[in-house]
Amino acid sequence: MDFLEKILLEKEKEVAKMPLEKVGKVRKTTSFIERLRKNEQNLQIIAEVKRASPSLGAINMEVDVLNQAKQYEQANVSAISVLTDPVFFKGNIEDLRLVAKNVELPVLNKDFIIDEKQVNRAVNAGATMILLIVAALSKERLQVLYEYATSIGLEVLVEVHNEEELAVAHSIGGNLIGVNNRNLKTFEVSIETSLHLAKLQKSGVFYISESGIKSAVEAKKVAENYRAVLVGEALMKEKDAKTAASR
Ligand code: IGP
Repeated sequence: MDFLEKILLEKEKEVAKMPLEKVGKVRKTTSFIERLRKNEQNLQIIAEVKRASPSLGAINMEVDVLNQAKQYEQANVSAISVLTDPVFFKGNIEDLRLVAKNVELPVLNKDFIIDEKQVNRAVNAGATMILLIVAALSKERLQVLYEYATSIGLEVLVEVHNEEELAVAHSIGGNLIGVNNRNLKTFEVSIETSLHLAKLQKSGVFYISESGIKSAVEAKKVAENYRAVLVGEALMKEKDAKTAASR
């Protein structure tokens, strides 16, 4: 069994126990895509709150989530991502609720979303964006969840790792696509993934490069073809997240 399969097995158990919440309204804020449109010149940052990961173990278990989010906001990032997976990433939905309540920025619910229950919970906790991972879903389920989420006013970051997945993301009409430099089956990370898939980009779609961005060196490599980078580890390990995210 690969890592993604393991994660999905646990996720099914978690979702089975999750109550079905009635969905409220999506929190009002300038949309992430709108922010990208307004800032055409510069590479934007989605800064992530990530205590731990299955590939690294503990990253920053004692993090003060609110303070971390405030520092990201002061550093002028375009959005904040909050990992809510409890088992492998030691996150939870209360982290997201706390962040969303205290920042104006768009907030991405980073999780392995396989069910509408998770989408409703994300909205009710204050998320304005969700992640849908092509490798975690059948094309049919991906399409259904994508349409459900966009219909209630969420922005959807569709995550891909190879050419086939990118073709699927395009075919469902994804307008915000994240290329994950980390292979979720093996946890190998390579910026080459973003560089390689850049050749297949379509006009009218916003592309984000995710994972393995440790410094300005990696950011510069993708800056030509990507509108934003999603950064977790490098910011979580810095004592001064504000300065790190401003770099
Ligand atoms: C952040 P990093 O290498 O900067 O910590 O990566 C983010 O891209 C990563 O957390 C991530 C992720 C995911 C986590 C990307 N896609 C899907 C869980 C599920």
